Amino acid sequence: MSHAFRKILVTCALPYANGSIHIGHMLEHIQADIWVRYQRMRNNEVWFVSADDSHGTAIILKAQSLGISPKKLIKKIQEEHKKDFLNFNIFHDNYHTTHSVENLFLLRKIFLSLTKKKLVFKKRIFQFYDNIKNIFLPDRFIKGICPLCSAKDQYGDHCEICSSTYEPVDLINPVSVISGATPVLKSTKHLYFNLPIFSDMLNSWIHSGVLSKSVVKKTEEWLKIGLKEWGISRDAPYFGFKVPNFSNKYFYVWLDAPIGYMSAFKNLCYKNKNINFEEFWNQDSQCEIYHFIGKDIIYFHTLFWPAILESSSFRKPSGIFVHGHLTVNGSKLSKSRGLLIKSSDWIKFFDSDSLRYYYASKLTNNINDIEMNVDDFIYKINNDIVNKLVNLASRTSVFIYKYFDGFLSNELENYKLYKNFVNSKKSIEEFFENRNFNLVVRECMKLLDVANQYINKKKPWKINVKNGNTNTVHMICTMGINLFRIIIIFLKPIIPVLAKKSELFLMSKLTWKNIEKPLLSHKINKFHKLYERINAKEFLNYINKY
Ligand code: NOT
Ligand code: ZN
Repeated sequence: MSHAFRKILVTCALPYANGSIHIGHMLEHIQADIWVRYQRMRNNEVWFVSADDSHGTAIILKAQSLGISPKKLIKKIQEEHKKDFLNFNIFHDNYHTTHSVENLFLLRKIFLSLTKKKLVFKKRIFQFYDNIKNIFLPDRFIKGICPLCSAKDQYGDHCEICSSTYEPVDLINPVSVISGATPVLKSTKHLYFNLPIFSDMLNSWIHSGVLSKSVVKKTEEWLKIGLKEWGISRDAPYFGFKVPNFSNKYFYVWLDAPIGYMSAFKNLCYKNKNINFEEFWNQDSQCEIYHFIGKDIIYFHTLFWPAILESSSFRKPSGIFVHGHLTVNGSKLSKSRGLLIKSSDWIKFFDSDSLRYYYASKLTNNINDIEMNVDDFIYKINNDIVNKLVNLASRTSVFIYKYFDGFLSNELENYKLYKNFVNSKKSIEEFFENRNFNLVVRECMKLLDVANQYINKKKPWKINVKNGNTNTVHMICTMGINLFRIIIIFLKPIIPVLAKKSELFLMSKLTWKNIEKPLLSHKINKFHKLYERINAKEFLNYINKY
């Protein structure tokens, strides 16, 4: 990766505006936020946006059940979501909604392009209809057996087990999720997008280095089966944008959702006049665009989305960063299947750095699932953060205050060891860049062991300062503080709260470019507890009530 100044746009998948943010969503937003903070520490220009996915039948049904209008619902949920992310120190530069003027504008523009290029056409089809509720059933409201892998209880649009997508009519033994009835087929007319025409383009795009190997493999399988025309309209009642000149039809939520990435950014450009929308999205753009997503929506991002961008003459993303799903104590999180822990509940029991650190310690750049084991979580936080990291600062700063008025010495006791720590910067940079945060954590823990062993061996508490050995104690403890400082700089994108407190303690800003230069003859603050040990007691009481 070149070291020239980069301009980067980062997005997270857009959470649906019909429910709360849970710790599964947090995995992705924390992952992206860590990457963004790291890139900023390297002085790159990074814009980080997301939005609520505010359209679709699920929104109307939820609003109905609450007795409010869809507009009121999405407004309320957006406020809630924004708060949830801030509580975990996830600072999107803009958190927008797909029900926005920018999104409508871009959707129209893109749709016009597709129409002009004759990439959309109308087709009469048969679709599932719920005779009890008098509504055409959207994909997520039909469940049945996956036509490809025979997994039970799968949605009408895609299978959570084999990740393939299909049409609801392909489902085996379909049932309506709304009423439980067996849906009937009813004739209706819809808009289709000619996706198959892009097969060759997509085939070369997915091999251009934008996807990890496992994601390429998945996408190749779909290309091999052959792409199908993609239905991009839905019948009323629906909450979304209307299709022009097509009575009572709306654009399918999955068409305007990815456009939501662009419109969230466009809205940011409107608020901040120094950012230029075209510079990022034009075909000849030199900027980088990355979408962080979960593995359940690969198809939309590696096939539909680039084809839509190609058809409307926008550039395609520089990378799609896919993560696996979260499991808690061994079971999969899902609305229908239980153990969905809301992030607003989680934060009542634990601080935000702890979840960020734990996720980071498990995150790789592959699509394997990530397991949250509560015992392991408690152990890791107390062991790594309290016993190793914070303790290094506390055990050495004591002497700096006891004998030296809070001033660090003007020399280090062991420059070679300091240099070794500085030298790990290269691999840490590579781990961050490639989203191997687990390796960042592992490397930092290795360094911490070395630092603590160094202090154990030197035993500053045993040195008799009255015998003129003050200088040695001074240099050893200054060494300890400086090693702590390097590690907390490395961990700053992961644990921003502890990093901020450490900056106050060290009275020095933690920046990447300051790693080489040790803090010498510098006054630090008196050590106050930087981090509280955590325990699971109250959390487990809460979980057991589930
Ligand atoms: N709301 C969707 C979901 O699965 C994600 C939309 C992501 C945006 O939670 N789009 N695209 N493509
Ligand atoms: Zn399947």
